[in-house]
Amino acid sequence: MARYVLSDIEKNELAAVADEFLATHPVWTPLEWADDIRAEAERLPVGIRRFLVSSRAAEDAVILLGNLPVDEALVPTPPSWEVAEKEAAAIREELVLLLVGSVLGEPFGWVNQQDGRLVHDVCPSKGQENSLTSASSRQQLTLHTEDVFHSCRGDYVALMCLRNPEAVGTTVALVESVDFPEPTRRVLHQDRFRFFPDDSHQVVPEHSAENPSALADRPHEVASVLFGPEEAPYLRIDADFTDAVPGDTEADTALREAAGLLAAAAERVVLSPGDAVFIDNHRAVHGRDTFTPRYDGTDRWLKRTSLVRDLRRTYVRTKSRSRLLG
Ligand SMILES: O=C(O)CCC(=O)C(=O)O
Ligand SMILES: [Fe+2]
Repeated sequence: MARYVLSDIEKNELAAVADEFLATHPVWTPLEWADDIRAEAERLPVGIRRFLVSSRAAEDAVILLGNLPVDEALVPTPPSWEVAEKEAAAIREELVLLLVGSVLGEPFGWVNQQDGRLVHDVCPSKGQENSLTSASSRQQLTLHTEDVFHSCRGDYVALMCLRNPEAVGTTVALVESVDFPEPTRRVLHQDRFRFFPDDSHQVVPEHSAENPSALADRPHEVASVLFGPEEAPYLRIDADFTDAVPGDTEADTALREAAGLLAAAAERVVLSPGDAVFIDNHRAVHGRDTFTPRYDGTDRWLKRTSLVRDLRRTYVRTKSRSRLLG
């Protein structure tokens, strides 16, 4: 893991850049301001920038920044992302995440996820305890590529921690830490897998434990699990939302084996307030351990965004100059 802990001086400089931005942009519409935020990121302390630029070039699978500014009078953890959005909760922290994230890539969002917001809230929600979304808690979030279904998914998923009182772990498994045996590796390199939208995307038909077959009716891509550089392949997998093309038992076996090997290789990153982790969405999969939600304003709370190295990939796909994928 590549790790950089800001000095208190750097932290204060970063906070000052954020505060100046907020003073001149009183209405928080980050989609509209994303280009300006990237420009402001040029003013970040050079040590932070140098670390992020070199980690990006090295394709470090897990990049961690520590000692980022978090408001000492942080509001209580909201009960859902909807409430967080309505109350504009922890805006400065969203900006801090976008400022540092801008050095690694371009932030983007999804029309059908968390109301098309550029920065999401990750907090446990009543009724969602066992869901397959980030609002869950009692159920383990299976290792996954973020937005596995889409060829324009992020190069990084960025998570900034505001609260984590019970030190709940984010799980991470690196593709390079798994030695896929032949012929599994060969099968994983072939276009024999289907990738479906996960339940955090509002797509029809809705899938549930009662209606699992609905998944197959969702729009999906057919592609390989392993791809890219032969000496250091990239990875695309989410066991809950990936299957083999119908009738391909060899691909089905390879998929299960890959998921098992990744689960066995998983490590834990426990985020503390002021930590941000950038997980390379091509080189690692991530998930989360279980925990018991409290619903009293002290729960675990993260801000999340996705970053892409080249926004034009998105423009070409959506045929519009928008940071929102459809
Ligand atoms: O809560 C976490 O640590 C990770 C959750 C997750 O997978 C996500 O927000 O994309
Ligand atoms: Fe995720």
